[in-house]
Amino acid sequence: MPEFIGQLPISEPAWNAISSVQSFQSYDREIHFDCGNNSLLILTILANNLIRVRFSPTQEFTPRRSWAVNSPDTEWNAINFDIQETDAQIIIETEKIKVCVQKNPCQIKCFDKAGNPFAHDTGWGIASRKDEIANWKEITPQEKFYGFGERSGLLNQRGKVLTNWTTDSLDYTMLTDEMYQAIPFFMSLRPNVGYGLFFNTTFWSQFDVGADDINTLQLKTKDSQLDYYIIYGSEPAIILETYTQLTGRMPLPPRWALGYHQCRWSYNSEAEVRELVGQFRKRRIPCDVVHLDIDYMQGFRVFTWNKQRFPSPKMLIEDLSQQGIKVVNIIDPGVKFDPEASYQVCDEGLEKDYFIRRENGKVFHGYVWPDRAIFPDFMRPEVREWWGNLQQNLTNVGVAGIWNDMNEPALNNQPFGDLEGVKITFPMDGSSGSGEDKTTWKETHNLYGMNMARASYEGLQKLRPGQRSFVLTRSGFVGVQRYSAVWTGDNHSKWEYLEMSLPMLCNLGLSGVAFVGADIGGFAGNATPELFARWIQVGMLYPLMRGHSMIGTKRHEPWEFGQEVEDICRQYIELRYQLLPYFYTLFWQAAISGEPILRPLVYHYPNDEKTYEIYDQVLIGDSIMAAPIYRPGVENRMVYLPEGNWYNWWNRKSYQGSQHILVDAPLEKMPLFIKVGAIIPLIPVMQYAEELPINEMRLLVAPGKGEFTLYEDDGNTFAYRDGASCNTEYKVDLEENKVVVEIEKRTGKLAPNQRKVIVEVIGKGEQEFMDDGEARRLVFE
Ligand code: MIG
Repeated sequence: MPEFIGQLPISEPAWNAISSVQSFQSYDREIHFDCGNNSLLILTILANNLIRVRFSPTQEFTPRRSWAVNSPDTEWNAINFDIQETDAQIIIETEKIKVCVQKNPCQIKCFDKAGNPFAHDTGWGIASRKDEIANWKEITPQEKFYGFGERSGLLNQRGKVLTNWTTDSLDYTMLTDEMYQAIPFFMSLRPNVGYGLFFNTTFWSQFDVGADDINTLQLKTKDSQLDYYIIYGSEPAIILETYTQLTGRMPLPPRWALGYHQCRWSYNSEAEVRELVGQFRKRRIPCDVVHLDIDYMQGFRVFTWNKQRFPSPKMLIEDLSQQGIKVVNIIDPGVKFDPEASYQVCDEGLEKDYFIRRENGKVFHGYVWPDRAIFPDFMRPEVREWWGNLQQNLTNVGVAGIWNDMNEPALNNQPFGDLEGVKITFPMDGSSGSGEDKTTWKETHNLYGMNMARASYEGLQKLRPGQRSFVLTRSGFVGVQRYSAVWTGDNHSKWEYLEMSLPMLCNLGLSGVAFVGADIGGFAGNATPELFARWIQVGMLYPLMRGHSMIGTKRHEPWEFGQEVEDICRQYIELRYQLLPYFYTLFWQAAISGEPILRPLVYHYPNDEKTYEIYDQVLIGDSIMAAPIYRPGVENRMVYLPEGNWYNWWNRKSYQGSQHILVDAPLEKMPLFIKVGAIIPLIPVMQYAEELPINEMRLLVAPGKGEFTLYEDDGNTFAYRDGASCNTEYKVDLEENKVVVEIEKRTGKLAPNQRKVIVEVIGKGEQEFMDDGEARRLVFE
């Protein structure tokens, strides 16, 4: 049955609306409003552009634990703000915004310094009813909405109902609502005005973004209080910087994780994995990582190896590492219930009482790959620690990273494969967590995946001291970026999924999750050669570049589609490797400021409304723009060039911006452009990220005014935290008809080896020098 049938309106109980402000009182950065009927509204002024709003119909606020929020209220620097009272309202003003609390009825209205309104409560204001609380805000006709975590469909999410409830959303389509990730955050943009809204509830929650009424936004949660943060920013980068200051940023991953990853369900034996890696090396197709899916385990028992198929994993992984390959293993949360078999994970977990129980105290079970399975309670720190340590069974033979699947969680009430089986959740009233964190799964269901990823991440940090960790998770919540990369689950080998992948990843990036990817080639079904070629081109743009395919499908490795497609795959994977210094610098930016790596055009051109609906062109950083092909037989396409000049990557032809152009895109060409003033570092192709020291770097310069700061470090340890990194700032400008490229003196304690730098200014030619870190000025006549 189409899933929207379940969403048809039913008769609902009436709401009790907030009434009027009786009095207010300010304490330090908090302002408390008595709103009658024993209710309480609290505004907390955290930064000039960040306000927290809380409302309780009973004056009671349950403690908000640090599950999602990284910086608690007390950690924000004190700021100055004014409070004024008039007959009709109380006005709070910071350096950036004005928040007016209208007294009767109580409504919150925000304005920027130019007086532009945003996030205004409608006449409904805030209201509650049994087990639910909601807030209604006005939306103007111009506003568009982005973010919302992982969302299918195209870019702008206005007009949709978006639920935040982690779900195994396999076979998702354009219409799917609940996804693997639940990230109740969005940004609203219109020219010159923008704001982000983080709905701070881990309970089931939902946004109605102008679906029920085109001019109204509704936030709703099955929580007993309302709690949200308003983040003002005139452009997306400002909103994201504050949002990620609040909820955390990704740690810098190991540099090898930016290379190509090859995955399949499953590479079934040591011989098959060796053969696979041999093919990559023989065919000279770069690759850094091989993922092992569920069949490496003994009967799907997590933290074991199948002795027949993988008799000597240590030797295998050592041999692969000689060839520059890292191994990442899948781990699911369901532990086989196997009390008779001396299965350490089951025995120890039962003995220590680490598994989830029903309300009646019995250990809860469901069915997953290992048949009857029991589930660790990752809400408890001691369980996370235990789980993290269990990874020893993998890291002690050299496994470099962990892939967490099925952690929404995904489980059935009957054995997998039983046709009558249905998906279930943990018992909603059963207890989750312990101590101060003890609550029900109603409150923590959405956190299960993130806490599993956290256990994996923190465990890896301990087991591989001094080395950066790579974790990949399917499910997550606000803040998942602190522990893990994210992939968008089970897509299909169909053109529509290729097309959907970039807007999905862009919206994740606009939700603070920068290290993201979709399965290249599509997971379910068989890709055609043409689809695969187009997908590898798009995949080269994904922050996480991983090919994957489902059991029972045709093989999807780059050489499985004939010579022409193999050559295209090699070319685009090579391009990815040539661009590694550029990508790595973008990862560093994401780590320090929360900026996405993959960006929709609206990110950099928020005042150009033409960019608002563009989902089929993307920016990598601010300098490279791609306009891929998403349909069979298409060999040219229209491209929108935002303001400023643009250069065609392939033939270096220049175009004026603010126009649409038609470009050629034969199968081997994905249209790529570079922006005026761009400075893009490129290195020679390597077969894996750390194969060779970088002894040559090409700077591709698009004449105009611009700058780029390159970031480098050892790519694998935490020495950069003690200053073992370096930055080189490059600048380009025009002087009459000369192009001047300035290289600033390198800063930072790390000294990369001496290397040749070739500066190529489009249309002007090349100059080269030995880079010793000193400042230089090159003039191109
Ligand atoms: O029930 O581990 O999304 O990437 O290959 C399917 C097998 C379980 C779902 C993941 C997919 C993975 C597959 N898993």
